[in-house]
Amino acid sequence: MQRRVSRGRFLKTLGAAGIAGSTLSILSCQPNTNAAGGGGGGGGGPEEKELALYNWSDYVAKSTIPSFEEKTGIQVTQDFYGSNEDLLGKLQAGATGYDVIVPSDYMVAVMIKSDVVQKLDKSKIPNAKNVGEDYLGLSYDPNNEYSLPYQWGTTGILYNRKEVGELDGTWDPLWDPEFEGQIAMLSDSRETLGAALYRLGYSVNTKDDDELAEAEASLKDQQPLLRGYFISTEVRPLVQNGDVQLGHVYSGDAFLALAGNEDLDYIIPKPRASRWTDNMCIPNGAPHPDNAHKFINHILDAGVGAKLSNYTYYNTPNAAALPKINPALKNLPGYTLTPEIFERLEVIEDVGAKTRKYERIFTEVRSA
Ligand code: N2P
Repeated sequence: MQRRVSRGRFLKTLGAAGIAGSTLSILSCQPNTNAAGGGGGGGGGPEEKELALYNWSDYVAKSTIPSFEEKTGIQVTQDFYGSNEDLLGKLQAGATGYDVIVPSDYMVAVMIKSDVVQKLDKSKIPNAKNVGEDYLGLSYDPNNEYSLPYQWGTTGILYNRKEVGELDGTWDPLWDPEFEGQIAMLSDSRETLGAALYRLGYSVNTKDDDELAEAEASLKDQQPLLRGYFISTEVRPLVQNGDVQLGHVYSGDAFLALAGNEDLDYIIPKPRASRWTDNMCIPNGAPHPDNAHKFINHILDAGVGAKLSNYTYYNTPNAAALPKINPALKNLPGYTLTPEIFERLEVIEDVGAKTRKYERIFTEVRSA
């Protein structure tokens, strides 16, 4: 059973406007450590049979939560976000009720640095052995002290090939006046600034002010051509329904759309694009850290992990789940990364003090 957590319970004060500045303020905030036990529970007597999951929208299989509830008797409540900055903003605004969150690469680094997440107790996660070695020890958490991977994917362009013809494989069509009003971009500061940087031949992690200024100018040029900025799960139906012809999306949304409509195509543009890994973490102050460890262990079960990725159409970091991934998925364009594609992908990193600048640029571009 999937129920939304009542918003009032976790949301102290946060309007949409609160999100833009959140990354700025978290760097100087006090850690959110009101947990009695911290560090993985125990000591405080048995936990309530509850777990609050704060996850990306459309990011579990139908069976993921029910199978956990049946196995453990723990009731799960869910709340959803559409970007890493939304997640951070909510935690920064004082939400302390969540047990498991699912930040991407660079956001894990920001959260560790800002003391927002607690160390995992690996002895409670035996299924961590199932994680493929390519998804362990990544730069944002080199010893996986705080995070274990959930799913991974890429970010690219979903488009209607029948309507607009075959794209040229670059980011340029998202800036083409021919498609005015037919383009949806992600409301994701790092990915959308990233698309502009990639198109200009720069890194998604640049700290160079001139390169960032060029990307800002380029996004301001693009803005009048757009239908708007949306979260990825909103872009998918816009493209599916023909409301826009081109959408900037995460790969799972692209593959879900492709599977139901052969007029659509997904490309991972040149010269560079993003490859990301989302990770399970336990926030400091989580009310049910023991249950959180059980949930993470559940996700890393081979069968559960395979069902998750077969349903969401994202890729699995679970080596034991790989043989159970639907073969039809593996044949979708861009699902299985060839070495040629893999080597031109970048992972979004924490840009440290430049984070403010990235956020300011995106806020200004959106409101231009
Ligand atoms: C799921 C969103 C995928 C996460 N709807 C992108 N990092």
